[in-house]
Amino acid sequence: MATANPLPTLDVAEPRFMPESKAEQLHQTLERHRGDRLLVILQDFPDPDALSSAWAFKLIAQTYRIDCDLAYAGTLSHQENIALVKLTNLPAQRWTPQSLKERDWSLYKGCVFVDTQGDTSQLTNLVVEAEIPVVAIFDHHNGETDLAVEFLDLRPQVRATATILTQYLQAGLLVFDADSHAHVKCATALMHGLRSDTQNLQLAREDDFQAAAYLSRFYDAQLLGAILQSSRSKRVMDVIERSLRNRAVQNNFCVAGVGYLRYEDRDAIPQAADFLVTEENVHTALVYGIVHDEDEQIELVVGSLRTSKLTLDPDEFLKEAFGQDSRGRFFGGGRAQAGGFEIPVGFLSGNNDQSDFARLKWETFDTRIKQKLQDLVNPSSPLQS
Ligand SMILES: [Mn+2]
Repeated sequence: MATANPLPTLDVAEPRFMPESKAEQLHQTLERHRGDRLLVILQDFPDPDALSSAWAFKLIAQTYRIDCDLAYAGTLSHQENIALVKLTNLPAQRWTPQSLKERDWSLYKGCVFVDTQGDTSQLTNLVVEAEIPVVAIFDHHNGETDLAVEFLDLRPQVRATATILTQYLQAGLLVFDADSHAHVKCATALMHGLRSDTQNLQLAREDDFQAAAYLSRFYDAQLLGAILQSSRSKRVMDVIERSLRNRAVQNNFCVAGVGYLRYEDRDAIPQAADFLVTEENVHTALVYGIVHDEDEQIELVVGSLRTSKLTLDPDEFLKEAFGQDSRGRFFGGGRAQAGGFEIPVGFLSGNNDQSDFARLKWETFDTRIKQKLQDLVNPSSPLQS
């Protein structure tokens, strides 16, 4: 009888996605802040990745008797984000511009940035002014921060900040317990964050899958289903309709200006871009509008880019298209397959009751944005709507 050849032994080492020293370093940092109260700052329009990662940090910090307040200065505007916060009781607070004036900053011994390096939050300048030290930053966006920070975990190659925070759970900084309601809900939120930053795992890489595999032991699939089933408001549908009506398609780029929209509906812009990029022969969609905040009399041109073209880098594309302001800050930026931009309307803000003025203002911005995009979309002929 022939003896079967033994299976070859494969020399495959388990890949390590985070050096052990990183977990140790975070542990030391948290030890130094034992008993402190920290402010965790989210981007002004927090997404599921930011919300869930901040919550995971809060739970980790709790084991060091560190109390964290999670705050954002803008608004929650995507129906899924609202559902996420409501259904999981996610402990994030909206700090309105009025409430900022009365804040007692001295409560906080430090602050932490999650899924941002401070450039997407109005709170950053305030904590810098109040001289609150930056204890930690966890982020996966491109860029380099000029804030002095005690603990930095900045990994642009990782698809989601939720993956980064999950790695600290896996490293043992907090052991999730499947019987704890808070842990199950946080795991569900992290799963949602991870999925939404990776286009339902389509862009996920091995480390994201490993993190998702770990979360799968704890998360509540039914709860995640309920979050994802949240429906669009009529106003979001109206913005999508406007984007369809106004779109110009050229060279596989789809560009649509949607005019004015309210601050609370700002998230309709990325949702419209998500929709427009699904048209056949379109690989990249760019949607923008003027968002106005009536309380603050502030107006901003806000835009979103979505692309399925792997060779198009949204970060590079938007930086090249729109350039930077007088302080050297880029108007736009992005990550894999998605990006956004924000241009202050400044001196021209407000006075939209005067319909002629409002119309002229929109036409000016609309024309200028199309001019800026022209060379990148199709150098030989103008974009028209
Ligand atoms: Mn993210």
